[in-house]
Amino acid sequence: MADAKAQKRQKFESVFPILRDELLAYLKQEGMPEDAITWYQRNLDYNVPGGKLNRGISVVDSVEILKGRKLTDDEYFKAALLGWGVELLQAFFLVSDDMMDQSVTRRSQPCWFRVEGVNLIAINDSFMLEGAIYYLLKKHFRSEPYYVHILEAFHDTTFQTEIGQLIDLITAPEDHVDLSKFSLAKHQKIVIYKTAYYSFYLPVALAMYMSGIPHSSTNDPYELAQKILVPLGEYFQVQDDFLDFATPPEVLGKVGTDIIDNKCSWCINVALALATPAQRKILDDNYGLKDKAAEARVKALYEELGIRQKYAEYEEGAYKRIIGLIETIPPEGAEVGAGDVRLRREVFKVFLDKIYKRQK
Ligand code: GPP
Ligand code: MG
Ligand code: MG
Ligand code: MG
Repeated sequence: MADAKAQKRQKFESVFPILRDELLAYLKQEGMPEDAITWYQRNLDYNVPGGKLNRGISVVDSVEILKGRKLTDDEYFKAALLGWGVELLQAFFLVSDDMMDQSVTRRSQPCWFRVEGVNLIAINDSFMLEGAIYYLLKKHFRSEPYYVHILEAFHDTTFQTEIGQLIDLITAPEDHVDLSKFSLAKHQKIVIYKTAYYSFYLPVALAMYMSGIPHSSTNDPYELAQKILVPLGEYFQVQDDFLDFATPPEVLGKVGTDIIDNKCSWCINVALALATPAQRKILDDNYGLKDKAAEARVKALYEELGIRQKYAEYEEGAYKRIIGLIETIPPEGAEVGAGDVRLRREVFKVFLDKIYKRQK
């Protein structure tokens, strides 16, 4: 089982160097200087392939499930390319998010902007990770009937993520801590926009387009998919917030910065709801300070308030709720006819199982 998973990952990873070399060949063909080509290669190698690859591999998994058979070599390459498109988008977001959050490590290595000699060039590097997506899509998908749909899917979810990032950032001003501005409703808005659309809806929507699932004016399958994937993404970002507090950096691969950064995280919102006036004062006095001792006091209070137990309860509830949503899709065997490509429960179950009880 574990072996099959490792093999699947390896096969997906083996596509990356091909795409990277196509991007580098483009710079060469344009007569770019050698140091620019080397820089771009280092940017791509450092920031794109080293993560969990859940989003990217989900595109391939979903195309296989929707088509209901093993993919041909050409189909596999195309599905993997779309998957790497999502990973490139993720890399673009993470390189810039780490600058905005002033993070220290990412995927167990220093954040790219902290690497010697990079600094603010990382802003342009993040743009070039985004640019790579559209170069590759144009090169490989331009003649496909669904080309405009996948372009729109990337563009729409990018804009949604940027809107989410905006509310994440302005709800967490560096110089002014006001916990009364936080709420779980605001948190929900932030996480759906900054994470759920690009991490969950996008991979599945891409797979659906590639599999030839049409839009419909009544019961649009893309809307149905979104109704399940947005709550799934919300659950994933609540996990991200919880792990930021609860998981040691050696396991998580990054140092949590949410308390120091004054973030409207799931944890602080739950803590605010549970705190007595005396505990509330500890939060008001210590949250959002660039001070390790203050951060430790907030963490100690989270423990005292039982945030771990609250999270375990949340996770069970979220899991059950999402299973319920998945069951609104007609079960297998209800196909209209042979060769009918339709939405399948398994697409969502596989995605849910990848993140349920994750530790990093
Ligand atoms: C994750 O939030 C959100 C993003 C990666 C979206 C960033 C969007 C941009 C437009 C740059 P996070 O800061 O909690 O992630 P992490 O904990 O991994 O730093
Ligand atoms: Mg952030
Ligand atoms: Mg961050
Ligand atoms: Mg986080």
